[in-house]
Amino acid sequence: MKKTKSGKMLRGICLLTILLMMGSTLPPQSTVYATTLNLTIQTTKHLYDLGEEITIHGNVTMDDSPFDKGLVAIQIKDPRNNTLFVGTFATGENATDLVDIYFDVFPCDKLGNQKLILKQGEMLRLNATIINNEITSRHILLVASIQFSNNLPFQTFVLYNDTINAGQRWSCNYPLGYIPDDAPLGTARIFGSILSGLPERNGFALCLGKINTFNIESATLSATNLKINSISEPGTFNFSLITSQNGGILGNYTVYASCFYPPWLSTKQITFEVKLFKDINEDGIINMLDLYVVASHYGETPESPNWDPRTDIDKNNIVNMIDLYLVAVDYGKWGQLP
Ligand SMILES: [Ca+2]
Ligand SMILES: [Ca+2]
Repeated sequence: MKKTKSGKMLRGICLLTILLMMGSTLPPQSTVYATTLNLTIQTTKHLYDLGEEITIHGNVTMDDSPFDKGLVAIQIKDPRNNTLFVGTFATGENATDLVDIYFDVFPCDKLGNQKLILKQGEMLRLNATIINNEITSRHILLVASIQFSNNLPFQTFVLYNDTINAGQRWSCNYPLGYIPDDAPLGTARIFGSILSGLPERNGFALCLGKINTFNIESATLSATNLKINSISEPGTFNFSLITSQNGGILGNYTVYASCFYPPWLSTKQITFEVKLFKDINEDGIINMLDLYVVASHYGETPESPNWDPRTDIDKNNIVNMIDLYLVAVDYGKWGQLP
């Protein structure tokens, strides 16, 4: 018994020595346990028809696990290099402000009181407030993006782009422009973001995003249904937008995204393209000319001498009533060439 016991002990010591030796050959702990913050972003497709809903989604991981404390800043630029949208998305319930800065932004009247209802054609004023509760001053950007009820981005405003001192309170009440006469009715959203800079320049979100809503009404009709983004899985985010079927810009759009969680910064950039699918003669509008081109190839198949694949809209290898119908349903849609 005694022999077996000491034998066990000996084996134990040997094992311990081997483990210690192995330990001494391991790289330093900081390398083994290096933490990595990784942001991914994608669109559901690369090519969209004008007016089609575009969904941008992504995830944030820390050491390959879903990260539910992320603040993801997104910036979307149109083919003319104008910023269409800026927003801050949390990747989970544990996301918190990275700095102690209070802010809010909402539509208001001349006195600064919040307005919950605006009429088509009415002046949009925004009331914005920033309070720096930190003990240090900081350069920040306050950006507000407005999106109509149908997910069409309206405008993006940089309301503050300066240093805000420790303890400083800043507020404004700006008239920013008119709600278009043909603005979609229903619940519009204002996305407020406090950023270190724009994502296209590696700026990132410093605070949780703020979303305030208001109703756009016409003189005769009342508000319609509310559209709220579905709640995502922890570690993920998503955002949907559309382009206007009446003058949306055709071409390549760029999405910049960033996520900062001290001390790690992860940034990504992707593009998607918007085309006017049934604009056969590529003049930016779907009208009689496009119907005429399809009609002039009526009945043709790939074996026909004048076969034009652009006229076979549904790609079933014959130009017929269905192709004419598919062009006709988009009659009047138009986009601007970049
Ligand atoms: Ca056309
Ligand atoms: Ca066809």
